[in-house]
Amino acid sequence: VDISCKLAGIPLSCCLLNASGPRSKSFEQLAAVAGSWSGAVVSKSATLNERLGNDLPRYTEVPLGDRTASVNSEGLPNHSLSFYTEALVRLREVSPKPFILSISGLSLDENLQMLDYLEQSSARAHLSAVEVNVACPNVPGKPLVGYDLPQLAEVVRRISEHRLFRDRVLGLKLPPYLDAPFFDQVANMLNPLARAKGGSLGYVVCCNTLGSALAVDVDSEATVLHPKGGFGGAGGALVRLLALGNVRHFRQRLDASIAVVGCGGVASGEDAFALILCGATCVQVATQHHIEGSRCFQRIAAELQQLMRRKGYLSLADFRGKLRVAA
Ligand code: RRO
Repeated sequence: VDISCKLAGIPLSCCLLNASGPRSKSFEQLAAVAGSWSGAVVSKSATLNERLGNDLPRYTEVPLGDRTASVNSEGLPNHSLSFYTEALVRLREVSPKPFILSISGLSLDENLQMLDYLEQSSARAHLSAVEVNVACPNVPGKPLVGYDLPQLAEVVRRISEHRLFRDRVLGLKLPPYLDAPFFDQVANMLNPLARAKGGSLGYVVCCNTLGSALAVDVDSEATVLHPKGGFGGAGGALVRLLALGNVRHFRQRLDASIAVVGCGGVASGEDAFALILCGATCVQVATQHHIEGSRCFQRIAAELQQLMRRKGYLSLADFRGKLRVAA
């Protein structure tokens, strides 16, 4: 059975790919993803200059039944935009896999400066997409852009108009939304930027971590994480159902030429299947990639193929978006 797909025109040999963040910061980590079954290589969100991130401890895992939730307050540690630009050129020499570069500037101006840099770089020819992250919950003093809709509108409009996106795909990493009016307003904001309407927006990722989570250690009566008073973004099992809901809500509202990428709590083939059933074009793996390493993509892909075989499906199109409402 065929689990390949096309994401905004980018051919992916496998519909499972790594999410920006976990195991995507160093060159060695990106090379491991390139050598795995992941359908693309997605880099850790970059800023113009290198950042060390927040103080330790800044990542923890919490069991949730037989699944695992994560909480992080990394604070955008990364090796800088120029590092990931050079990494993508080096990786291209060993792997033809699509490379998606994530950026997360601390201001609109920083994002535009990074797009200028990429536009002028010879690496742009090897760049499949730029995924603009408007959903980082962990930078002290920086409220989340994706929850400030007037600011989000300005940011996506200015970014989508950038020259880089005349021939490169723009992706947008969104935070989890929790109430219907947000889905309507964000979809209404994004639809005019769709590729079919002459815009550059190729896909959205639903979703980043859910902010303001707090891991508490009962023995020490202290927070588990140190930065920001212990608060962080929850991922993995904690956001799985929110990712399903966010994918479904956006798939029901967005122009067909804007793909929806599912991300949140995928640890098995069944988890990936459910997101595709809700309308996801492809599926990113974050917490489980952190836990299991890059072998997770082949395992989850095999589980997905086995499930599809059992159901008699030959391709993802046979069930994508076909979720039924219970009678
Ligand atoms: O680095 C982080 O703290 C981080 C980022 Br940029 C993000 O987008 N989402 C997240 O959970 N952590």
